[in-house]
Amino acid sequence: MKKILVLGSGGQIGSELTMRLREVYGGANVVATDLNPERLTKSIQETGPTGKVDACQAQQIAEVVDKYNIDTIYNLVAILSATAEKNPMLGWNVGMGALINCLEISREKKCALFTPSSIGAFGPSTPLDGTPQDTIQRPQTIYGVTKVTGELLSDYYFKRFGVDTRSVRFPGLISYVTPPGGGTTDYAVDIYYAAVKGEDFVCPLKKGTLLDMMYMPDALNAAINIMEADASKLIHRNSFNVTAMHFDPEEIYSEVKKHYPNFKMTYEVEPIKQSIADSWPNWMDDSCARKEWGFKPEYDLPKMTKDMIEKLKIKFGK
Ligand code: NAD
Ligand code: AKB
Repeated sequence: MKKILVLGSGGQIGSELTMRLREVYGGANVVATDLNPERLTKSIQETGPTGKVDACQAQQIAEVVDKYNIDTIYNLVAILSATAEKNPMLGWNVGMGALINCLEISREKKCALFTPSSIGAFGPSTPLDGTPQDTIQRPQTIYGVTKVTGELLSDYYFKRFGVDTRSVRFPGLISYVTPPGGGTTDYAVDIYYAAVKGEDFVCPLKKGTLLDMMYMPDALNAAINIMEADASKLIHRNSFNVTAMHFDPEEIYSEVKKHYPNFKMTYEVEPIKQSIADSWPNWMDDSCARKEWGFKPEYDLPKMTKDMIEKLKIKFGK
């Protein structure tokens, strides 16, 4: 059975991935950590080992790896795109600090390592429709620069030292357990919270802004399945394009209105978010992930919308 360390368990992905990993591998085999352990959900605290780890401090990671005989690290530590753009040095130091520590510890202690990349690893000179797996990557955000650097370093550690690094380029992730942490795609989560709470919604991106998206259950499957994939079938490693749907604000608004006909959305464009979104793919080609390790998402926009609304109604007692 794998022995897994999750760094950043308190975040949007970590709060759900930790619980899925515990279902698959057993609670005692998945150590949940965060710089801010108060962010760990009650279910995480009650179902297995937890702790405070600053991923920018290599010694703190190494101690947990030794203590629990860890063989696999899920590194979920980063500062998301919109927040990083306001404080680029923070974005660089956290994203790169956590990654290089994970790579070195994985090399020394022979751990496998998963570190998500993002649609943010692309930029305006990338073909934005049907973005190929292997293409131009010249992002113009600090977040994107850390993601491309992370992809290159992770491939370097695999080729040079044999570290089993694997990764996916996640699109915007939509979920109801933990709110997103300051990204450009957050609006596609916030719109559901507003609708279910009976509030109007002000969209920070303009009509026609197409972006790839995915519902969290598909993202969790991707993160687990890529780490379970047969290594001999992987032509790529860091990172695979993966997507489940793409839409613009009008399309998600129409879908939400099917459930809440009186729901109102207006636009107040946030220039930083808009310029980031404009530089990201409209939709990616994820055929390599489908061929090399069987990626197959289950949720499209209508199916996700129905489930999000049902789950948020329970969350808010509506
Ligand atoms: P998040 O911001 O919700 O969570 C990050 C977590 O890391 C937080 O709980 C935070 O407390 C913790 N953290 C910050 N600094 C730390 C440090 N020094 N040491 C330990 N923990 C620290 O992020 P997320 O949305 O869960 O994203 C996880 C990963 O997935 C990131 O690499 C992100 O770039 C990537 N990703 C996310 C999305 C998305 O839509 N959520 C899309 C593409 C890629
Ligand atoms: C962000 O918007 O920063 C993230 C991402 C797509 O990487 N959600």
